[in-house]
Amino acid sequence: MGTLVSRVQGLCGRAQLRKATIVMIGPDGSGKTTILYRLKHKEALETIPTVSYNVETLDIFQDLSLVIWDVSLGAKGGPLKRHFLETCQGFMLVVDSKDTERFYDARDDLFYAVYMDSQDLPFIVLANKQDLAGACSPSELEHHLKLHDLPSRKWDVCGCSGITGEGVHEALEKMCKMIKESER
Ligand SMILES: Nc1nc2c(ncn2[C@@H]2O[C@H](COP(=O)(O)OP(=O)(O)OP(=O)(O)O)[C@@H](O)[C@H]2O)c(=O)[nH]1
Ligand SMILES: [Mg+2]
Repeated sequence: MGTLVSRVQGLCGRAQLRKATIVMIGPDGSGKTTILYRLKHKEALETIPTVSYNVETLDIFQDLSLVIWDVSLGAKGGPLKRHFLETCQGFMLVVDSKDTERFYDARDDLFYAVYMDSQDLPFIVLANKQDLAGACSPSELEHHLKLHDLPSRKWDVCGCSGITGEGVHEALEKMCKMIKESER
């Protein structure tokens, strides 16, 4: 009897499991692949510059089955990046919080995504490399990226470090929560 109950519960759980696709964008060297590997393998793995994209699945995160694409096609985007944005449920912009000279590129990437996206996708800005002395805080980055200029949509800024792992999991949790809220 106990086995039957747990099998039924298992089937119900599986029925509730939803799939969500998240795309990570941001300037080269900002830490996208480091964060992707941190989420998947729970450690900081060495990376090499990504030529096109990386993809990982996180089988169950909250009640979502996640597919995360790390797309690295340069600041000007391209048809592949556009395709990913059309098929995802949310995106994350990764920014090197120490590299102030590239904030403009990050903003370019963000506004490209917002411009291409007709679904008002929720997004999270990952203020990465918070472990480095002198890194911009999430609220400073919010100001630099002029996030308040964006048309009304759900967004948030989270400080994190792909190297230490601080804040990475929490940021993904927020992303999933926003995806679920926007699907209601
Ligand atoms: N200190 C510090 N270094 C980081 C952090 N995240 C990534 N890095 C380093 O930044 C460099 C670039 O990281 P990647 O993850 O390869 O960056 P990327 O955004 O995938 O770059 P592309 O593939 O070229 O687009 C590597 O040397 C990482 O070790 C972080 O949180 N703190
Ligand atoms: Mg990469």
